Amino acid sequence: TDRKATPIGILGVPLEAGTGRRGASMGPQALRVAELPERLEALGWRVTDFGDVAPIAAGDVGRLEFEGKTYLPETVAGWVRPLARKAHEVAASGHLPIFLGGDHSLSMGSVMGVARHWREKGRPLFVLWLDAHADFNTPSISPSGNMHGMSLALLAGEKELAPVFAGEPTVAVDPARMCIFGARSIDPGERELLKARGVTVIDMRQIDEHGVSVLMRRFLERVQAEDGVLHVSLDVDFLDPSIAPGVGTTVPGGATYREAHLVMEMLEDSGLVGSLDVVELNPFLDERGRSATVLAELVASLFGQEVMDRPTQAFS
Ligand code: B3U
Ligand code: MN
Ligand code: MN
Repeated sequence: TDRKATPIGILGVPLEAGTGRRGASMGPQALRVAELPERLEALGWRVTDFGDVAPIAAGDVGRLEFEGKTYLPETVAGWVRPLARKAHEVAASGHLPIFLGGDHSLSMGSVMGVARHWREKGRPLFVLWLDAHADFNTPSISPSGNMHGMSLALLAGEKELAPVFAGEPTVAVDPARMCIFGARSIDPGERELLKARGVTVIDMRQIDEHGVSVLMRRFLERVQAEDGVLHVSLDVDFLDPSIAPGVGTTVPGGATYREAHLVMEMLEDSGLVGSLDVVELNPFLDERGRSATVLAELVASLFGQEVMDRPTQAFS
């Protein structure tokens, strides 16, 4: 089947309440300025930009109670509740959704929406979390209280985080179908929870020993074997800070430019990707748009750009 027969639907999510720092709210616009949609069109995809999601005011969400410290949960809930509905709508209308963030707490909404869609279609959803972090904290174990470090735990159905979607339709993703790839900063409580829930964690040590291709293939074969569909959640800090400095939480030792492109190319070859988040870009911390440009290039690779067709790289 021709993958490009499916139109792409872009949704901006200028949310930054899930982080300890301002600036990620400028991410969607920076990715548009880096011509992410135009690059996909140039590859032959039909692209519709649905604009930015409109949040519910935090004051209209009502007070949310958690066991531990959490910053701005009502604000985050005010974004991810309408986002989940919109994500479901975009997927159900036959588009392949790309979510432009915004901090990583937005994935609570984007993945929730697509999870509902694939549940209705009867296809198992797998999640590939490309990130320096696991984002598997809960309010009671989080050292920071920042909700961008809790999104994958919520999606796995951790009860503590249920108030975020209280009263809304929810579908949990099986933690056994989650793969965190590129990890190099995991908190102690988070590590225990990941083990208890059976999440696959590919850390940088494994990537150094085996290379991205063996590890990616192993995961993609699992998705294929179950006739699954894959949501890819790309956190800028998956990349090494030397190629993508525009992020609030840089961690040394990240994926190189070449490793990241190989991951994207293998994902494209697999034909399994059904949706994508591009999150945590902080243009306020970027250098002359470098990080936004690298991300736009990576997304192009994920949608079929090949080495032989690449224009000359211009970032310095
Ligand atoms: N694990 C830490 C740090 C962190 C998670 N995600 C990001 N940073 N970007 C936390 O705050 O939960
Ligand atoms: Mn993250
Ligand atoms: Mn991260």
